[in-house]
Amino acid sequence: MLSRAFLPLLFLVWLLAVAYGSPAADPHPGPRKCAKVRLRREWRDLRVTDKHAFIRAVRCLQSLPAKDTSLPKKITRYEEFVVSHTAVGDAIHGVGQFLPWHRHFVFLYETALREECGYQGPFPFWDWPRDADGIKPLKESPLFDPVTGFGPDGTPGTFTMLPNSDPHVPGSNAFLPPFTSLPWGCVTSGPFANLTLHLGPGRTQNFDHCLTRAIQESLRDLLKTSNINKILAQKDYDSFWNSLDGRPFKVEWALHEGGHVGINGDMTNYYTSPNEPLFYLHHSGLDRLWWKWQHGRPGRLREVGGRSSTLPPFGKVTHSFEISFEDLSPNVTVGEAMDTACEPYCYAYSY
Ligand SMILES: *[C@@H]1O[C@H](CO)[C@@H](O)[C@H](O)[C@H]1NC(C)=O
Ligand SMILES: *[C@@H]1O[C@H](CO)[C@@H](O)[C@H](O)[C@H]1NC(C)=O
Ligand SMILES: [Cu+2]
Repeated sequence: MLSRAFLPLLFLVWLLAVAYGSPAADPHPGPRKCAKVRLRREWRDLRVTDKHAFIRAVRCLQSLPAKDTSLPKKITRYEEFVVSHTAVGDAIHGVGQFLPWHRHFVFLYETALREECGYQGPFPFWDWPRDADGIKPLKESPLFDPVTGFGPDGTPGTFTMLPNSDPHVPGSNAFLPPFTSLPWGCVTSGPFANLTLHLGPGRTQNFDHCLTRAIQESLRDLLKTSNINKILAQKDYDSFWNSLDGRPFKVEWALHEGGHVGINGDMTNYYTSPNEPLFYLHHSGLDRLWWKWQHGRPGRLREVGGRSSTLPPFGKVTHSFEISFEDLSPNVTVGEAMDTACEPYCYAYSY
């Protein structure tokens, strides 16, 4: 006979099942769905007030001290993200976890802008074809506007690289070519004029330097709609990330390098490229393509794959694979970074 005490217990079990979802009903138990999602927008679709607020928030991060007090005193909160990208650089590029890692990294940066510097507008991305499909030079993009953008190209003759920099050796300073022949210059006007960066360029050298650019057209074709469509047409995750991320040091460039090499300067460094504030717009652009691809066919939302290291034994990326941000944030699993409509991400992209 059922005891009367059993009924409340049954009710409690039912309540828990409703609150957390029954495992049988949810084939993908994991992070919780967001109650509300924010829309990320292309830079030129932000309202002018949001553009100014975004740039102000970036400059705010660049003026705050790092949270990690074991770092040298001059390292800023903004540069703490550069430290993280450098520390794990060899584990997150040219591998299947490239996309989940950069998704979470950009999200951490967005969170810092909102929580530590009060940004409230949409997080921006770069939709490359809006610049590359036309005939105007890339340096005329609204992204490089001195007032409503991130400032112009570098001024030739204002920057000298340390003489012992070795640009082409992976694992040392590792610049994406073309590098040595370009007239890198300091960005001398706009919101990041004569900014002092303390890290890199490169993993093994750190010297105080300005933000450098050398905007050029050599990989422009990779930024065009024709290339984007080719990437989106890939049938599985492994070929998708491969078609979007190039093969560093083998000179098989792809869209990922197209944005890095197109801006050039600090942006071409394998490790310290987040010195360039446009890094985050380029990478949210890449994240948007992944998001589009994920939603393009049923079943793709949780598809992962690809090798998990650039050196043997390669391994295979699965949902339980952990990605590290060193001291910037706790590890997450690849599975946790699959769905931007789930906690903690809570964003979608405008088309
Ligand atoms: C940045 O430095 C250059 C010279 O190094 C100078 O001509 C320019 O006025 C400076 N810009 C700002 C905004 O201070
Ligand atoms: C985080 O992930 C890295 C790389 O996958 C791993 O080496 C490390 O042990 C993990 N750290 C923790 C605290 O689990
Ligand atoms: Cu990266």
